[in-house]
Amino acid sequence: MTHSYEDMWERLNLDLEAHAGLLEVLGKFYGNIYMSQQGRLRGMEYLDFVLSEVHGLRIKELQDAKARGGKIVGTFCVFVPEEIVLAAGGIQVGLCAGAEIGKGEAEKVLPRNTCALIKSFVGFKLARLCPYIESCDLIVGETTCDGKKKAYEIFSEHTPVYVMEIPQMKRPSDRELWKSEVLRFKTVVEEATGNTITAEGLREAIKLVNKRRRALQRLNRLRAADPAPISGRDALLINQISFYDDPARFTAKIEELCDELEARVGSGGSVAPEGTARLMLSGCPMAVPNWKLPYVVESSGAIIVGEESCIGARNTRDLVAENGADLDTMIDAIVDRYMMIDCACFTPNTERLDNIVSMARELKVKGVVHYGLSFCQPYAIEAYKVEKALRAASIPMLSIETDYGMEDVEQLKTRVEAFVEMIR
Ligand code: BJ8
Repeated sequence: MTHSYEDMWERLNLDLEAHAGLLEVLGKFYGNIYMSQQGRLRGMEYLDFVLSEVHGLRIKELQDAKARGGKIVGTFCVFVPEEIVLAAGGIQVGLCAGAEIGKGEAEKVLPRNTCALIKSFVGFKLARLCPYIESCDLIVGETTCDGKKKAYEIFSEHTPVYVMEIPQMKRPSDRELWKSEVLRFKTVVEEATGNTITAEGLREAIKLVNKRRRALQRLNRLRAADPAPISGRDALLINQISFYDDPARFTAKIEELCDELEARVGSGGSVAPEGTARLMLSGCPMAVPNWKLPYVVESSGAIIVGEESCIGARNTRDLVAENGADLDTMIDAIVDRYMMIDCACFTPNTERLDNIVSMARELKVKGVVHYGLSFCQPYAIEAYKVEKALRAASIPMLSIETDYGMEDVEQLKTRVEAFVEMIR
């Protein structure tokens, strides 16, 4: 990233010195974890470029859009329907943060035993390090886990947050609640953007988001090939970037990358030597730049071929029906699609168990690594049921609990290596 963005960062009131430190660490981390890989697809050059410009060119694009009257909507959860934002002419960006740089600031206002993801976004705001947060015209929180729900009360002392209520169960009355929340959100987005959502606009937005999901579904299907044609690290990066890149441009680039991948699969090409253990990740989301566990796994004699996570299959599996004739039918289709999300915040959440087992079978994995962020109760508690469901399907599972710190990397490596040895 060039220094020409410094004026922009200053206008966004970032702490320039700390921000420069963040970019330096990010660059080194990326170099070690990504650029050291062998046999990467040519198509990954685009992703490398977008990541290298994560606080540069993409922020400039958002600022340019704002100058033309566009509005930026920031979110923390895949429950927020992007179709509504796009239909109103807005741009949606994911604000989930995967770095612990603002941890010190966050722990001044949050208990230490809060999950790293929550501490990260609060820390990014308090330490003035995130140009995405500072670019937002509307920030949307949601009542998923207790940690996030209560953290938004504190976060909103520093920047306004609109909170959507997410149901915790999936009965007809919960669907009603969710529909009223989607309608309430539509009104809020229309007010924020100054644009009324039309049937035509919503139809186009549904198609656009579905198109991106289809491209990522295609990527996931290609990863079922044995030997593995792409690393888990690269696939995770693609999913992470899908949350903030321009949706149409991103989709076109991922389709191109999939063409290349398809050719590689056709010729039996691979990024891992024969016999490398195929593993799947399941659990908490890995927000950019949280690449720790994939790096640990892929330097322990295994390769990741799928992510059952919100930054992965949970976000791309289901499409919104495209045949809605009018606005009401399309809203219903959005409501139904988002009610299918199998987040551990729901009770009961048996769909997730079924989805994990079928995904593990489709991807022909030898084992599953369940990933829980320390202090995340929904996923930690649900890990018991996940293991039971996988055991019934004769698929071994390793449960890992960690945060964003690097202190436990060697210890994690030892555990993953032992697991890989066992499943071999
Ligand atoms: S739909 S997974 S994006 S809530 S890791 S903050 S649950 S304590 S992120 Fe999520 Fe939406 Fe669900 Fe997906 Fe809380 Fe757990 Fe932290 Fe979490």
